[in-house]
Amino acid sequence: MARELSSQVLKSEHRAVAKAISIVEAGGEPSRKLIQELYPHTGKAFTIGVTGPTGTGKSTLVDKIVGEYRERERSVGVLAIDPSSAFTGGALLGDRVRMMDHSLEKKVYIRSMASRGDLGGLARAARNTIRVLDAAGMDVIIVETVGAGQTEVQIASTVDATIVVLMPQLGDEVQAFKAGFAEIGDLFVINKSDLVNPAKTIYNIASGLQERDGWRPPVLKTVAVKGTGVPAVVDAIEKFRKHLETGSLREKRLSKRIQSELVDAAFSDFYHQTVKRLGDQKELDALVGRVVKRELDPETAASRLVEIISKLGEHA
Ligand SMILES: Nc1nc2c(ncn2[C@@H]2O[C@H](COP(=O)(O)OP(=O)(O)OP(=O)(O)O)[C@@H](O)[C@H]2O)c(=O)[nH]1
Ligand SMILES: [Mg+2]
Repeated sequence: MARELSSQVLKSEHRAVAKAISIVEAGGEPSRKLIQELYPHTGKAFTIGVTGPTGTGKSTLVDKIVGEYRERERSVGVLAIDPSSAFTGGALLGDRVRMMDHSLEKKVYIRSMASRGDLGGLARAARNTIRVLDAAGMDVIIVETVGAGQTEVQIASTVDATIVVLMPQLGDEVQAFKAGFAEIGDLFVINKSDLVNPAKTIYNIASGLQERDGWRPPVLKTVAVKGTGVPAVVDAIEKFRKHLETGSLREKRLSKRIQSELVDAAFSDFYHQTVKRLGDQKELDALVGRVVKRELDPETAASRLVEIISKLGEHA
């Protein structure tokens, strides 16, 4: 089944792509089998993360970036990760509608993913969704996330380039920088430059940035609703792509990403398997009971639990 689906994905059949993404979103064995089939066909796409505070115009900008890439005859996959849907149970329609402009075209695939409670699970689903889109032949894949929390940092560590979208601020304090965006951006965009003159914000941000791996992140201004400044953003992305490809920077970054992915995924699988297997054992209950009765302290009980878990492994 995985083979048939993957061969359809490789032919970029939209319905197969949609189905494959649903499978990797659900995780587990079916996802693992599918990724096993698809992985040899990945690695061609350039992946871009777009993040920033709520309402700075990320979706609008992504939509315009898609348009610009289409003009340059590149196919584009978009994955919008919506944090607020944790409460509504589905991705916000607003984003979908706004980003629909291009979804009817042949060379564009747009997908929203509801963020769930399980942080590691989301990053894993996002990584594998990127792989599906990559295998489907998308030249560029854009992932939109909101904020600078753990999710965004994790997502930022799954892409080749991260764009941080901010707005011009009144006053000279650049709040966003305190929120940890400076570290994750390869490129900064001050959007909504039609509302307030962005010069001061640009200056403040640019002066707070440091060169990393021979790259000083540029700070660009846009008016996403009008598309102003968008070609320059895409030029800057392409320049960064070239920069990554000189030397072995892209590969170095990729190795780092794969390393953390493997450790995260292995620990997560191990955790879930262990919890499940412990559920069938009486030892955990017994330990809990003894701690509750204060016959045993929690630290000692935890180290006993480690012993129990390692014994579980021996009988696997
Ligand atoms: N004036 C002005 N408004 C803009 C610009 N870009 C986006 N907007 C508007 O700002 C609002 C938010 O835009 P979105 O693109 O949804 O912003 P977002 O960052 O994706 O929002 P979240 O995903 O909810 O964080 C919309 O009403 C846009 O039309 C701009 O350059 N200038
Ligand atoms: Mg958005």
